[in-house]
Formats: sequence, C-alpha cells, structure tokens
Amino acid sequence: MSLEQTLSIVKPDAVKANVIGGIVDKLERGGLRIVAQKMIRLTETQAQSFYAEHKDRPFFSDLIKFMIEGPVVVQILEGDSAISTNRDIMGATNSKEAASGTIRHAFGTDIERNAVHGSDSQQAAEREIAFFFSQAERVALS
Ligand code: 3AN
Repeated sequence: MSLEQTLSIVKPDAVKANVIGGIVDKLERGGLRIVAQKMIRLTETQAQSFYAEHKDRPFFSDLIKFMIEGPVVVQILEGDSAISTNRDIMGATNSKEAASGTIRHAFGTDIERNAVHGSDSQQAAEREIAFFFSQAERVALS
C-alpha cells in the first residue's frame, strides 16, 4: 500500500440534495482524509475540458449540462491507495448497480446523476488535482 492523493467531486445532484456531509462521512470512515476542498460552479468550458476524454461519447452533452447545473465540491483525498480506495467507497458508475453501503448506492440516482466523481488512475489523479488546485491550496500533511 502506498500513500496517494486522488481528486473527488461531489456532483451537482448531491450538493442540491444537501448530502455533502453524508458523502464526507463515508470517505472519512473509509480511511480517506480531505486535504483540500472548495465549492465552485464549473463553467461550460471547464466542464468540457475536464471531461475531454469523453467528448465523442453520445452522453457528452448531457454530462456537461448536468455538471454545470449547480455548484460542486472539489476535494483532494489522501490515504493508502487513495485512488482505488475512493473508487471502492464510491461504488459502480451506475448508481442502480452500486453495492449497498457505497456513496452512489446511498446518494446517486442513475448512471448520469451518480453523486460523485473520482480519479481512475494515478495519471488522471495528477491531471485532475492540478486542474482544480494551485500549489498554495494543497495542504502538505507530512
Ligand atoms: P466514472 O465516473 O465511474 O469513472 P466514467 O469515467 O466511465 O465513470 O464516466 C464519466 C462520467 O460520465 C460518469 N461519472 C457518468 O456521470 C457519465 N457517464 C458514463 N457513462 C454514461 C452513460 N452511458 N450515460 C450517461 N452518462 C454516463
């Protein structure tokens, strides 16, 4: 196990549902620590750039529309194997298929309105953290 950081987003559906705290509770109980966090409203350009790898997928425009419909909370999570640990705590992409106890099972609705995003690789984590946080905003705990 190695200490990692990963980028997490509490999506507009979860912010609107007032369950930021419930999500943070599951992350913390799962062994992750929030080392940076802020609420922002994504612009269309930012959302398109963040999800650029999906730009040719049929769901892209709906995904962008959803991600800008309200504020989101972006977070840097730290912990042992934080990238895979967070993916386990989030559950399957499709909330309808997410296992009991996961964030997406508890707070998501379907494959689009699925409450949270989490980086899926080391490379993605580095890109996504740098996308939202400046060095000055990144707390060094060690
Ligand atoms: P994950 O967020 O679990 O890594 P990805 O990277 O496959 O999932 O997809 C990025 C986002 O695009 C998902 N969080 C989901 O909101 C949306 N998405 C993925 N597949 C679909 C789909 N078939 N229909 C609608 N939205 C989708």
